[in-house]
Amino acid sequence: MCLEKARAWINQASSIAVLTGAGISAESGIPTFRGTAGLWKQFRPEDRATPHAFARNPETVWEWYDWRRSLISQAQPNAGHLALAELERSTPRFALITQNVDGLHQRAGSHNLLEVHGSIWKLRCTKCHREWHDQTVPLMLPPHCECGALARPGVVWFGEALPRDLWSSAEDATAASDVFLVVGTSAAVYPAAGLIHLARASGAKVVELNTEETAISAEVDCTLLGPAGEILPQLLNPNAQT
Ligand code: BV8
Ligand code: ZN
Repeated sequence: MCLEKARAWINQASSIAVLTGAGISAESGIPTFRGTAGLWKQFRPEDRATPHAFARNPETVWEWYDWRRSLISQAQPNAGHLALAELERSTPRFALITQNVDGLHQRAGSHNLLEVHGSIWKLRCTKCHREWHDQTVPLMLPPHCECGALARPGVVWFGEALPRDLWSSAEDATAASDVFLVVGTSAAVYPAAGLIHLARASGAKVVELNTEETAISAEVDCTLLGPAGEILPQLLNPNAQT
């Protein structure tokens, strides 16, 4: 059975890396991107999550990010986030690579966290590139830097490179992993989805958790179908009822 096999691989592993996507925050009430009520159903990525969209209309882009900040500020980490924070505490070498900008992994107690697409709680100056944290909800829009220039969300937009050091840490942790967990992602956005292929090429056991089959299901060692908030505690807590 996939669950038993995956649990055995995890118990024998000394190095584990995890890639998460919007699906792990779905049970916290945060809309995913491609799901039925997904963000991309209401807005086209190129109209909200690109440097061009921001250059064209910073107010509209900021209204969208401020709306997402207010949603996330009312959310709590769920059992899936908490189970991964627990796994980190019991695994010698552990890295949590997330595509999510919501900060829920941090609030769940994860430490070795690589936010490869940035954080919605960070702001960055478009002129002096100063970066700072701001949890204010709602924000006075559009926010400005103390140098007077317009600020932008501290996230990675389509067409923008991922932070170099963070990305190479993510690649190193993936290549060194015995087990690579892929949780709640459609594995459609690159280069993040490329980590799954790197894990397989490096000999890791790749275990996918998703409510449905995805673009990578045919390539992984086993897929556990169901909500991450239910499956992760079962997978990671041996005493849990299967
Ligand atoms: C770049 C931050 C170049 C902003 C995001 C190779 C091939 C094809 C295209 C490309 C390629 N390389 C690059 C590209 C272009 C592009 C890309 O990948 N396009 C895709 C759409 C084809 N990539 C880029 O532009 C990247 N940059 O390449 O720069 C460069 C290089 C050097 C110098 C200059 C430039 C940047 C990509 C990052 C963009 N930023 N987010 C923000 O959030 O506002 S991406 C954003 O969308 C998320 O971060 C995430 O990555 C992605 C959404 O995917 P998921 O998280 O997986 O969410 P989704 O809704 O799709 O799926 C949810 C899943 O969960 C589903 O499978 C569902 O079944 C499941 N689920 C639902 N509920 C549950 C569940 N699972 C478990 N439990 C549940 N309860
Ligand atoms: Zn500035």
